[in-house]
Amino acid sequence: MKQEFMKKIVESHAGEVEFHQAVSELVASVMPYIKKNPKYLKANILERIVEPERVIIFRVPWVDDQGRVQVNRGYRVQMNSAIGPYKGGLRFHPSVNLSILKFLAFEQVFKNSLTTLALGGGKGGANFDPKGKSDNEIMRFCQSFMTELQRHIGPDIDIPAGDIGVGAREIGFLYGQYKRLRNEFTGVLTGKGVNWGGSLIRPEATGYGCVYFVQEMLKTKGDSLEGKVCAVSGSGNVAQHTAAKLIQLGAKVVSLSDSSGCVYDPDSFCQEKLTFVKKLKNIKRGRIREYADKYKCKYFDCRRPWNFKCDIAFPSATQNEINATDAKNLIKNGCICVGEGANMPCTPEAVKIFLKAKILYGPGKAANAGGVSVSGLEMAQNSQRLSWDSQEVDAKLKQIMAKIHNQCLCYGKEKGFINYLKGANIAGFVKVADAMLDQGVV
Ligand code: NDP
Ligand code: 2IT
Repeated sequence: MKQEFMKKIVESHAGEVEFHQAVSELVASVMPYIKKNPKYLKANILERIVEPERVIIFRVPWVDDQGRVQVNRGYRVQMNSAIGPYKGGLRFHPSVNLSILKFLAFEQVFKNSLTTLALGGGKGGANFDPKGKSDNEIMRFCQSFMTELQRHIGPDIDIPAGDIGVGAREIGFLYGQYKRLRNEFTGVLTGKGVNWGGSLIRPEATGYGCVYFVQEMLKTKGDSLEGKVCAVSGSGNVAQHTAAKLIQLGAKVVSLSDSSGCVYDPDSFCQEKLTFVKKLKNIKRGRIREYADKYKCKYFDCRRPWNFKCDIAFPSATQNEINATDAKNLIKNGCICVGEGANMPCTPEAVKIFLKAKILYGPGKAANAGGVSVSGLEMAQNSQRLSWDSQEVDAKLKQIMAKIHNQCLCYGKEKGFINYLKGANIAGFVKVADAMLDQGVV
């Protein structure tokens, strides 16, 4: 039945390999559950849930600093609004295409369902490369992108946020243009600056949330983060705050990376070294190699940090960054846990290896849901015209991550093992599917 279903998906979403991968992973978990609950079969929920409610594709013309006219392609995939308005980030990266955004929007639907908040799922972005662009070029691009996007979004319709290549700077430019065109000051984007409607802890939330989720997983084994050696990939928003929280909780962080290579610091990163990384990546927009020069440690060109000895791996850069060989290396080197900060960072073969080895494997839609959760809290604060202090937001984030963990336990318990992948997929699915049943064939 799964094969038959996937055959249709591959045919009708031709060439969209990342989307096929995300659907296949979810369907493998939920198909047995659906068979036991024929109400979903009767309403054809699975066929409906994989079909985006709406996809918008648009031209983004802009003028570079040399006065040349440039064109990129912009997208917004509005995947599912059964439990709330579309919600999900924007990615600006040259690799962006429909397949990648559909996989991200699909993941987002079930992730948002797990958060316990009323958030539907969407994702968008452009095949724009922010690398090497001036602030003025970024601003002009963001303004052109929002000039079209604004007619499709709204604080109760679709609320974008950041993702790869979209951080505080881009959200500022996007928000400014939305406000100018619509003449309204509302919570239409999240990840805003704290002076103009942003939530405290939103920048930190994905990384912190991922660490809180890993803490919950370790607790089931009577274990903790104290003294654990952690390999973190990426050096952007998620990686930086994952590393910061790990260090604060007594773990050792030995690696970070970017798309050029990775650094290995056996003495561990510390808050001071992370301040250097934040300046390097967020302000100077430099390369992680410069960290190795500054702190005299090893840099590995074109490599990812999965060959180093570690207890816990935190893939926090991009999709499919851990393959079967990496997974085998991690297990061989004693890795007991994986917390996915990135979306779908492990290939299906790698996931299989982790599940077979029965290590604690926290899939992205559960482990990295802290970011969108605090986005939901930012929306709540905007609606109330209030802002909560950081302790309050952090406490709510912790509670949400614990609740997500509980939902995984609810559906993921197997003999002597917790299959978090199965747990997250089924729990995320049930809430959305039940809402779709309630709302009829729409
Ligand atoms: P950033 O743009 O802040 O950082 C991305 C990091 O990943 C950079 O170090 C970048 O390197 C590296 N990277 C990007 N693409 C590739 C690639 N193709 N190969 C190798 N390295 C790459 O993004 P975020 O930290 O926000 O996002 C990281 C991951 O976390 C993504 O998968 C995203 O979808 C996911 N995520 C993000 C959330 C958020 O709130 N921001 C929430 C939940 C998940 P370089 O500097 O060279 O570009
Ligand atoms: O993948 C994700 O969950 C995000 N990029 C954050 C989405 C959001 O709306 O905060």
